[in-house]
Amino acid sequence: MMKLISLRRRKLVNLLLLLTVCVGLPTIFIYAQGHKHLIKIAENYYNEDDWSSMKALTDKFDFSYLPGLKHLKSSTPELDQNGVVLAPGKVQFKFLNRGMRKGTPEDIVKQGMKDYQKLMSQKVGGPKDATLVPAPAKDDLHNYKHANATILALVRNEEVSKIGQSIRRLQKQFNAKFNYPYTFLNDQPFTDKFKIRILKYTEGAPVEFVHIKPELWDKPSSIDHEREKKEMQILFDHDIAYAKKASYHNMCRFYLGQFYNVPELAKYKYYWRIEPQVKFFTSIDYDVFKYMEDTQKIYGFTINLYDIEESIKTLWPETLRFLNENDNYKYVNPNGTFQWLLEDLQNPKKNKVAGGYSTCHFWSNFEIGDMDFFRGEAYNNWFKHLDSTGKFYYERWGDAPVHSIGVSLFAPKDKIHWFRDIGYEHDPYYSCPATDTTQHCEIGKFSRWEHLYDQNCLMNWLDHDQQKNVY
Ligand SMILES: Nc1nc2c(ncn2[C@@H]2O[C@H](COP(=O)(O)OP(=O)(O)O)[C@@H](O)[C@H]2O)c(=O)[nH]1
Ligand SMILES: [Mg+2]
Repeated sequence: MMKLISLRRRKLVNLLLLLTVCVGLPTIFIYAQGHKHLIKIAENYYNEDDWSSMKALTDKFDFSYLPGLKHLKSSTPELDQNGVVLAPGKVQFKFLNRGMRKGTPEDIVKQGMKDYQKLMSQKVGGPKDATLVPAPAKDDLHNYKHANATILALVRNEEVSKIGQSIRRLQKQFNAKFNYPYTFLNDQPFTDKFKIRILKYTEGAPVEFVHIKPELWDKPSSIDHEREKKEMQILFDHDIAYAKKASYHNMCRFYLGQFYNVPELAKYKYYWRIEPQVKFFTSIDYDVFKYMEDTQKIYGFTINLYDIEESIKTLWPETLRFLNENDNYKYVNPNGTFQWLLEDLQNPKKNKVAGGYSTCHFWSNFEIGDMDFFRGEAYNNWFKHLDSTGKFYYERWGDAPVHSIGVSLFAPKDKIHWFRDIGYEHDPYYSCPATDTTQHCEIGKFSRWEHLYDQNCLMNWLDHDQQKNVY
């Protein structure tokens, strides 16, 4: 009996040994090979420079138990504290809600406007991050050493009275004290009538009248007319202002990608853009151009607002495409104003339609800027990419969002300045600060139409990108 049991046990042990050799070892071998194979696949994904595919792979499966993949995890580009990944072909941005705004879009507008009005009703003087240069005595004006700057207006002959109103107000508040030169630009020759009237408003300041060359103004020959007509009709059906106005498309393209190449402007670094029928509510008693120069700022604004999303549906996606081509990621300044561009709380629909861009922009009818920035490689290569898409005509990309995205991506945020002390209006929006000289505007009011309050993007600018307060 005992013999029988030990015989069976021996058979059982032999069977187990046989199973281990025939099944277990090959399994272990195949499993180990499988690991190696998986690591190889993953490494190939990574080496092929396809970070997003790799990320999709690691998101779907948990490979963390594989020691060979640890280094992949750590070398995956991470979002930095500014909400950006900057690596070749992997540029991406993430909104971080630094302002901790909460609630419905209506709540956010209400709270934002309350904060805005509180801020604007605090008395403000000139900026404190530079020694401001005051106006010279009247008798010394002819000896005054100006910054390399001009006041700039693109304008039509028939707008002479309207631009005249703007010049009169600017002369009173600023330029009668400093005597900076004016440059008037037009795609048509200026008439004598226009010139004579303008010289009355400019009070002896140097003036240049420039006829823009067609190559800087005209629609490029590469634009497909049939497609343009079709796309303009779609914009028109969506009630987009100026959708079918061909000259408006030319104007936008000129102001965003060409004006700084006008030969007569080559001698200048800084410009102050004005438009017909704008108002200035405060006296500006320091040299704003010298302020820009001393602080090396590249762009100054007064009003900051949302855009018509239907007019810029693919501007941001095209920008991301550009940044992810070749080594274009290098143009992005790690300290750029990204969060303001990405915000999606106040007008979430705009962000969605515009492919992840808040549509927030500096209102470019007022700009004090450094043309050398626009003349630089980053802005120009990006403009060339945008221009190659034809979307200045197939959509209606404005000069304001393009300038705004450009300075926000390619310059650090402390080089962009909010002129909080300059009271300004281009209908229907205001900037009306509390200063010693504010006149003819209601302090803290953003628009004469309350239903437009949701268009104010200034708190978003202050909240999310934490601008240094220079006032
Ligand atoms: N010379 C010229 N100036 C233009 C033309 N279209 C627009 N502008 C100017 O470009 C600026 C912006 O145009 P505007 O009509 O004020 O646009 P809005 O402020 O967006 O409504 C103004 O200074 C206009 O005088 C054009 O076809 N020719
Ligand atoms: Mg205008």
